Amino acid sequence: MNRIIDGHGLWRARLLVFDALPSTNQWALDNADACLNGDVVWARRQTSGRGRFNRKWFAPEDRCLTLSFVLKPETTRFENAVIPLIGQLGALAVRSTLETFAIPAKVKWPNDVMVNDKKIAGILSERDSGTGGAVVMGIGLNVNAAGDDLDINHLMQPATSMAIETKRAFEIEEVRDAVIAQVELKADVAEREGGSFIVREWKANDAFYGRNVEVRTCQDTVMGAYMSVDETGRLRLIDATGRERVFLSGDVSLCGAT
Ligand code: BT5
Repeated sequence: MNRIIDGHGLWRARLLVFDALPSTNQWALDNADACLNGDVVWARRQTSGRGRFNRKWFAPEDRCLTLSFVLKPETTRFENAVIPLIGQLGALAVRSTLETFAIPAKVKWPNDVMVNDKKIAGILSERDSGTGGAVVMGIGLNVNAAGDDLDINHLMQPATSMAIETKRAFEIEEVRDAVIAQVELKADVAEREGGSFIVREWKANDAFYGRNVEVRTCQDTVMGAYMSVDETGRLRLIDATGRERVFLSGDVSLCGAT
């Protein structure tokens, strides 16, 4: 670890700063017992970041934000229903952060933040299987990444960054602190109001609402109209026969998207 900044995490917990880590989520899971509720793990360079289903998350050095939040369910006052929605809370926090930098953004189920239908951030929430059961919510946000860094031939869907959208560079530390502040704001509301506000805010900011999409799961691929989320955060889809389908996990892309 490079250094610890006290009082700079969520709820004045710690910011744990690393020059490089394979994965901030993995470090947080491995060290969850020693972490405080609200600690934030930040690596300037992440060498082996991952997405869902162990996919790779690319984060060119110093041009992307990679950080993980450690939440201890026994210390936070979240009701149980909030825990499965924590990745969506993270995506909404990034969306609000981008708004503070005048970048209009939306969310896309299950965990993406989108600008002009391109992915600018992804969230991965994981749970420590040990007795503590800490929840780790990792955020990867493309800050100063250039087009060459985000070669779409290697990615499942088009990607963008804050710099590409605005044609200017950002201070990573400023963006990092803004994200931490937004996660804290939303976590405070989640503590007070429960998960319903996350679902409400998600529906109001969903990039794909009403659009024709393809949902790929391990079992099959289903096409239909994307109807945002139900009260537990599952994707609702109306398929070609008019039947409602709900999905717990999967990948969504627009029909006809290249
Ligand atoms: C995600 O997974 O989008 C979750 C990404 C979470 C990354 C953070 S970084 C900090 C923390 N530590 C970690 O090790 N991880 C978390 P998923 O929905 O499965 O999307 C993964 C897919 O996104 C990949 O297969 C690529 O196609 C694409 N991708 C990879 N890097 C990208 C990038 N920088 N920008 C946009 N898309 C990317």
